[in-house]
Parts: sequence; C-alpha cells; structure tokens
Amino acid sequence: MSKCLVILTWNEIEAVRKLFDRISVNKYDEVFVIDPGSSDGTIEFFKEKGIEVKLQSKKGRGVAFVMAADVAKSDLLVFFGPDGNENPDDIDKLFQGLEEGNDIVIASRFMKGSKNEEDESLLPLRKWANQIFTFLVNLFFNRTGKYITDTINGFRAIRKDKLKELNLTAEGFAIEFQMTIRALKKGCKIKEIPTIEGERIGGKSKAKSIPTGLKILKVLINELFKKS
Ligand SMILES: Nc1nc2c(ncn2[C@@H]2O[C@H](COP(=O)(O)OP(=O)(O)O)[C@@H](O)[C@H]2O)c(=O)[nH]1
Ligand SMILES: [Mg+2]
Repeated sequence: MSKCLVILTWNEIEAVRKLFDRISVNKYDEVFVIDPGSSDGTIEFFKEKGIEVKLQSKKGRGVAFVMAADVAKSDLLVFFGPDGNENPDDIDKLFQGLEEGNDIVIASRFMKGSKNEEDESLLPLRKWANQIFTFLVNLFFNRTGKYITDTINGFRAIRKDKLKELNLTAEGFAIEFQMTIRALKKGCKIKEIPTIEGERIGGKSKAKSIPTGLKILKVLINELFKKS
C-alpha cells in the first residue's frame, strides 16, 4: 500500500531547519506540506527542498486534515508536525502499524514507555485535561476492552479511506479527538505506540489551552448526542 507523509506547519521555520534532515522524505510515495500561510519562511524552505506546499484556504488543523483526505493519492497517511514535539523516528512505526492491519495508529504520550512534554512540570494542566477527556472517551465510546491512553495527539496515522468515511467536521485542535471518537463508534482498529515527546523548538504553540479545551468539550457533547 502506498504511503503519504503529510507535514503540518504554521510558522515553524526554526524547528523545520533543525529537523528536516531527520525526515526521510525520499522513503515515501508522496510527501507534501499543508500550511495556512506561514510568514516566517517555512513555505519557501520546503519549496527549495522540492517539497510541494499546499495552502489552506482557512486556518486550523481541522481544515488541514480534511484537505489531506481530499488531495492525498496514497492509501496510508501519517500526519507529522515538525515543531520539536513529535519524534521523526516514529513516522515509520506509525506507517508500520497501519501495514499490520490497523485503521489508525496513535503516537501516545501517556502509555508505558512514553514521555509527555509536561511530565516534569509541577502543574501539568494540559496533560491532566487530556487525561480527563481521554477517560471520558473510553468510558462512553470504547467497547474494545483496550484502554486508549491518548485520544488527542495529532501525531498519528490513518488509512485514507477510513479518514474519508469518518466525515470529520471539528475545528482546529479538536479534529484528532473527533477522529478517535468516531473511529471507536465505527469499530475501527486503533493501535497506540509509545512516543517520547520532545520540547518545542522555537516558535510558539498555536493551541491555546482554553479555546482548545472548549472545542474538545463541544466535540465530546456533540458526539454523545449524535446518533451514529
Ligand atoms: N497546516 C496547519 N498546521 C498547523 C495549524 N496549526 C498548528 N499547526 C501545526 O501543527 C503542529 C502542532 O501544533 P502546535 O501549535 O505545536 O500544538 P501543540 O503541540 O498541541 O502545542 C505544528 O507543527 C504546527 O505548526 C494549522 O492551522 N494548519
Ligand atoms: Mg507542538
């Protein structure tokens, strides 16, 4: 099955410069960047490297995921954000998980062998919020008997046909959460692999905690009351 690496960027020039050589772009059948309009040279950097950059008409990771499903030609997709948090060495492990027959493979920051950016923090608020939302997803939607430890991380792989079937609509950083819930509802096979989350390199996180938390809560409520 053919493989497509989808690189998601928004003003990540510092990290991209450091990480680019660790991404084996020639290994995959298809590689492109989706970007909502970086102004720091990220787009120019990839173009110089001969990597196609597809511009989003509207900002947000939600838009980027739906766009990838529409434009990718390959069967298997890995979404990778080159910001320092996500370890490029895990890209192949994610593809491998799909090749083993799974529909979705999530790089988990909370399973045995994982590390989360906030693990050393005294007040890991994002981690706690993530774990509460993750607990609720398992409680309400997971009938597989295997606890999913990270329902939110965007570093993940999915079969393109499944991504299309899920008809995702969530905004911004809630898209992966909606993907996990809908995949559980549909009985998709989900695997997790442990990942060591690195520190962000340069730039700033675009995920503002409160608005992102509210978007995720909205998705949870909508999915609870939605029929299918
Ligand atoms: N294509 C695209 N990428 C985005 C957008 N927002 C954030 N990203 C990228 O997604 C990755 C993860 O975002 P980040 O802000 O680090 O979120 P965090 O890791 O949850 O704090 C980074 O590579 C970002 O540049 C967007 O609207 N469109
Ligand atoms: Mg990040």
